[in-house]
Amino acid sequence: MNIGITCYPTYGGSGIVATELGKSLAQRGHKVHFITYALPMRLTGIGNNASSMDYIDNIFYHEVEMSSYPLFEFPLYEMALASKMVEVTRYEKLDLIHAHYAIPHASAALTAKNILGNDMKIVTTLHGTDITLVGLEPSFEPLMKYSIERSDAVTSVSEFLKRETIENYGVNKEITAIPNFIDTDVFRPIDSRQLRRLLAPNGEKILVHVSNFRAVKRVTDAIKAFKQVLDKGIKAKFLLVGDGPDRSECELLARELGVWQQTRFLGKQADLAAILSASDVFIIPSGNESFGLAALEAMACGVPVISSDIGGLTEVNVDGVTGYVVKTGDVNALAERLYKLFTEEPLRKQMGVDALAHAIGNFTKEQLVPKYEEVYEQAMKG
Ligand code: GMT
Repeated sequence: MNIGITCYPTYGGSGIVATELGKSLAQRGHKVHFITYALPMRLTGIGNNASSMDYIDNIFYHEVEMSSYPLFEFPLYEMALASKMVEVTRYEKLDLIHAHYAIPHASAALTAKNILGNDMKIVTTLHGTDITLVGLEPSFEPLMKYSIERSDAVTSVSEFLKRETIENYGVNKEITAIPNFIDTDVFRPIDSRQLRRLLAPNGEKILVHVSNFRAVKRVTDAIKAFKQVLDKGIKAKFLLVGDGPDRSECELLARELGVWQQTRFLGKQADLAAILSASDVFIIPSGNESFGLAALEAMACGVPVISSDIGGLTEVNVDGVTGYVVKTGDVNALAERLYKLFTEEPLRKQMGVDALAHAIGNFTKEQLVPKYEEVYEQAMKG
């Protein structure tokens, strides 16, 4: 098939899923055209980013050019995107556009389809922020419903998000839940002993968190729990990977709590698998999470996860098996579970083994990319 993919190209789960899906589809023989305002973060293998090792022949990148015109205060992103979609669909004869996010990507694709007046199909994947947006901005609800209901097929990244969309927003559409997936060639336990020695030279335990430091991630809960564990005499380091609006507040909290020397804010990192593999426990205490790709990536590296019980997190992290699930906002419970894993090494190791088995048993690209292909085929027939 000839497939267009539109996503946010920045550091975030939806862009990662869209990019990995596109790369995998290309390897499976489809022609994939990324239509985005910047080169997606994990899209190596084309243009200047390509090395001979990872070049993928049938991936193409079309940049949405954003012109600024003094009369217009705000950039016309959705219109620029719709216009680029028209151009690419017309010249590249796209069979379908896969929009990651109902607003503004599916809505832009619907505009493009109206202009083209052809049979190009629209497949929309909901990652959650579409739904959160409507919570924050209720006037978006009609546009969100319209974009979903007029798509030819819709997927969500968890059963939780599917229920939420249908029940809370009264959306009348069949939605196929397809969880996030990992590339096990990249996310796998790797020998990180050297890195571990550098990060924890005195044999400290290592806790790790990866996110974009938005308020919804509740990173401060993780820092408070870490402090409680240190107060019990545990020698440990906390690696915080990623960047975003709450990072300064988190750094301040670490200083105020007196745990600054034990925390390392690493910023955005390319080689996540090495950092995860060097760690003992992954923590994700989110207040809202439609799936939790970062937790899955940690599990695929053999690291047990302590998560909150919100949204789709319980569909990936199995309480008492792959790690622990605690009530959102319960810092004491986070600390208690973390202490247990830091002090009971055989249990921690077993949970790491089970986390890896759960990840590779259920969430690999080989298992889940064909599910997207099935959805595409249904959309083409419908
Ligand atoms: O979590 C974020 O802040 C990024 C966000 C996004 O839209 O890129 O991630 C969402 O999509 C990911 C991929 O499907 C999911 O794994 C994340 O759980 C989801 N984030 C939230 O629901 C907060």
